Amino acid sequence: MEIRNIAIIAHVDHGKTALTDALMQQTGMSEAGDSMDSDTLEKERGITIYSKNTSVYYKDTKINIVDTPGHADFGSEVERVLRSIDSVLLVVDAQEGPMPQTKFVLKKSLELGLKPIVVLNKIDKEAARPNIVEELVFELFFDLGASDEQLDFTTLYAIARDGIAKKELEDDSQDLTPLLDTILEEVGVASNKEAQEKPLRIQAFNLAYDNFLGRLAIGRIYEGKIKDASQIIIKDAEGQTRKGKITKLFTFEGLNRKEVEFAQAGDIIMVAGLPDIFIGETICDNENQEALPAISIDEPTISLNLLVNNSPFSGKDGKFVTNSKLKERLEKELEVNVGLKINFTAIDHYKIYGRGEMHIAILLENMRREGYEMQISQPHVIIKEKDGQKLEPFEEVTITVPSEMSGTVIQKLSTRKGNMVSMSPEHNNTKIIFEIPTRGLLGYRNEFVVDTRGEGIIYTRVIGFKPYVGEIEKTTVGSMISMATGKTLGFSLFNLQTRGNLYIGANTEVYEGMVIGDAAKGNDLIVNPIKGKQLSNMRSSGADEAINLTPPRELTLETGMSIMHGDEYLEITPHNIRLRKQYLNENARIKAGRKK
Ligand SMILES: Nc1nc2c(ncn2[C@@H]2O[C@H](COP(=O)(O)OP(=O)(O)OP(=O)(O)O)[C@@H](O)[C@H]2O)c(=O)[nH]1
Ligand SMILES: [Mg+2]
Repeated sequence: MEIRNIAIIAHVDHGKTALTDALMQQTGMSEAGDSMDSDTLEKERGITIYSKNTSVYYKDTKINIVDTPGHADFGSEVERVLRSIDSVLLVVDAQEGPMPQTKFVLKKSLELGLKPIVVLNKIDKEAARPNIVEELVFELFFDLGASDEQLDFTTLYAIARDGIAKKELEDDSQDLTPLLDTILEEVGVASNKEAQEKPLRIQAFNLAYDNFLGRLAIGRIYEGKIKDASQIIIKDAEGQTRKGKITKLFTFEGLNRKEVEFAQAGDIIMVAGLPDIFIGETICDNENQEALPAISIDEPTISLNLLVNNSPFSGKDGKFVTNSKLKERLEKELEVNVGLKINFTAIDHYKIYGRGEMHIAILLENMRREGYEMQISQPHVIIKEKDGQKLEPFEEVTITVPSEMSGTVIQKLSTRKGNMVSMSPEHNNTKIIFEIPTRGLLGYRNEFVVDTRGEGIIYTRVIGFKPYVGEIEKTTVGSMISMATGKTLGFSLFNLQTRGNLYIGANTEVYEGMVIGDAAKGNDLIVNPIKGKQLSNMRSSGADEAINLTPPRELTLETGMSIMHGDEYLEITPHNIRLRKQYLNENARIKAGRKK
């Protein structure tokens, strides 16, 4: 059977997964309601976190499809996937048009010589403007240096959610047949007889993990054939070789993996039995074969310390709280989380390196749901040295805000050492692009939401390391710290809420040294949130509940990471996110401060 290999790429939310799901349903590979976004966090957040493989059959052809994540923190995953396929469906929202991640994934595809098929999606939206967006997409191809052949791309129009694609806007299509036909017409056949007769060469482009089978490698067979249970050679980028044995061989079908005896050049497969295989390595038959060109992995840009939860409330909530349990879990994560690095050498913490706040937040969120408790320190940007020069990561920030708010945004990002690259009107909005050190962005998202009253959209993307820009001034708020351990009372919170935003409500257990809110004035503020009204006042205690408090700004993992200070820990348990001072007692804090 002939094989075609494609990936679906786009900016976040433009409809990649909806399209993949519809392709699977219409070809009978999955049931209505099934989705490639099968992970719990993916379902909850409505985004794709991990790229995933599937395949569908159409007109006697097998089409392998990789659905990729659109969020910039997972961009390097997309890059790897692009190495394993022959064409991409570039999905673009017919209202929003090309966005930052559209540009990034398209650029990578063009550089690899791929010829994309453009799918203008969400044409059902009232404000959709497919003709204009088509122009914009063409301009983007052009600006990114597309070849004449690439510029001659085919465009389809789609309502992925309803499983409809058309070749012309006015066509009356009811399904995805036009898209499937276009794939068969445009995407080259994945392999030929000649390649299949050669000795085996597979390149791993992704990793997965199975509790029974251990590490799994997902790869494309470029040449030759592979049989289950065969002896193979693994060759790394430096040409070093080692032996291995395949213990299970799978292909992908619909939402499942399918165990097979045999696969051949052109197909995308998953193998078990190679516990130390890594991205980019070549699986082959004999030591004299050449390794396939290396696949680079993007370096981490931020780091933080992860440690045992030693707060007074440690162990109240979670199942796994010890150092050794944390270590075991983190080691397991390294099996699959390719962009992640961990340094285990310090005695009192583990140093975690990741591709962005969201990248690390997903790991922490998974851990707390599995029953782990832990604490983290404030995230820091990774500073490198090269040829005696200090380098730090930079990001491209694309912001769309109601025009009257653009002044505040520009002013804030400029103070944080951002450089404005462009500014252009978009309907009633202004679109502003900045280049800014990641360091300047840390903690900004939260302020942005407040400054733009939730109406602004911000996208960020790491663009690489550049010379260090020196100190960055940030307007900081202080922390409101509890001096006592006990249950908060509405009466005292009522007075405290005038002095900053509270993170907790009444009737909440707090401890000495816990941060219960911010302090608008700037310096830390030590308060007593459990103090009741004096007894001489003859009201019953029931009156406390009647006090009308402003709803607290409850901490999430991401806001916590974003607002925390250098002398604080974020305490993460299955049901609580608390912020605390590293030294709980005020005297200890003063003493530690003096030592510095
Ligand atoms: N109106 C409309 N909404 C759509 C269409 N296709 C998808 N959506 C909606 O757009 C949202 C995002 O769709 P997804 O398929 O999850 O987008 P994605 O590109 O996979 O997003 P990430 O994987 O997170 O980057 C969902 O709420 C879909 O229901 C469409 O054709 N029209
Ligand atoms: Mg998706």
